[in-house]
Amino acid sequence: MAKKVLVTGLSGQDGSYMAELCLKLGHQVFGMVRRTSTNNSINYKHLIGHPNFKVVYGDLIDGFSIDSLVREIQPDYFINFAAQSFVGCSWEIPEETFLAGAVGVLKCLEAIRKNAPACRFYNAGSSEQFGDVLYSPQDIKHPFRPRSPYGAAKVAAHSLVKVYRESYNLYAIQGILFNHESERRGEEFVTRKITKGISRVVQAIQNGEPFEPVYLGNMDAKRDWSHSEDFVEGVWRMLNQELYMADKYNEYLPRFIKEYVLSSNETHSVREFVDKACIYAGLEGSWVGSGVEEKFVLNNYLYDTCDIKSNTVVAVDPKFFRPAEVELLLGDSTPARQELGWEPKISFDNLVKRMVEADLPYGKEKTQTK
Ligand code: G4F
Repeated sequence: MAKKVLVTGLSGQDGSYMAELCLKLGHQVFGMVRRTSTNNSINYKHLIGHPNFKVVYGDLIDGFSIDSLVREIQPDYFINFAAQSFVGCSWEIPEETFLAGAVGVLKCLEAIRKNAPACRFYNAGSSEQFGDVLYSPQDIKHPFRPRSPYGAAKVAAHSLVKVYRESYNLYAIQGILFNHESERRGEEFVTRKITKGISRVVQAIQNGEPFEPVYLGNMDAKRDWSHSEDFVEGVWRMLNQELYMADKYNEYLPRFIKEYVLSSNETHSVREFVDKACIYAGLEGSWVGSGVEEKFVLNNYLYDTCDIKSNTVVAVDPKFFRPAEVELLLGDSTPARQELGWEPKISFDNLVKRMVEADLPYGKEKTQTK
């Protein structure tokens, strides 16, 4: 039977992929966006006009808007992907980060409790909650040791979700999502910054023009990267546990609901991401120097043949270092795989390939190689 699904963060990668998944499953989707003066619909505009899809306006910081939406729509599912999700910026706008990431979640929970207590609520948790990790791989039992205002907001939200689940018997969960990316990723996140930056370099090479390097911060940081499309599938399974765990939990009473980690169970450094992206873009080069002097430079023949003033594709700029860094994230999503039958389908290599190919200006075939 068609269900009503309220998805926040529609303009982001997760919100738009989740809306697509729910529509494919035959449900009615209400995608929430914040009103902005600039058009931000690139990730969901292809859904406009679908008979089961409606864009609604709201803001997690505006409790009235959330309350009205839940009261009027009476959703069966409320999936919250809205947040100030850029960790790097969370030191500059800590209050907004906390208001959206923690207080906003409280507003969602209150709206559900008062207006639609049977509605199932999912809040996007983050591996940033693990922060300064104590062991690897990190599983759902790993303590929360956040290193950023963003991570701290997610930890506070996690506690609120637990309190509301246990106090009011709500189906309310916060799964822990490790890094997940896509062709729809915002350009401030390191993966998209790399693929967009490399595409700019490729375009310059194709035109025989000079180019500026892509400046990055900590290239030793390691992340467990997956594709967002795989994760929205995992989130949907977390919201429908009785369908996947029928033999073990045939009564979906909130006290039986579990929270899961979603991850690829692999970790790669930012440097490895650059390496792979350059391979898929057809750029041959090597790393030289170390620390803030480290660079990825093209092999000389490109310099000679294209009359390029600089052959540096990637360099370090300390302004991208964070006040406190999460050096290593590596997830253990075994329970989600075994109990929910979830499995990521897009490998790390495929993720990088898809992102590079989507960003390349004219395709890689025109790139000069030996
Ligand atoms: O791409 P990032 O900005 O993602 P980060 O901080 O890991 O957060 C992402 O994943 C979380 C889940 O773990 C989500 F909750 C969160 O919303 C977001 O989706 O940075 C990844 C790593 C960091 O260690 C950062 O220091 O890349 C390093 N990095 C190195 N140079 C850079 C850069 N990050 C950015 N954004 N820009 C750089 O130039």
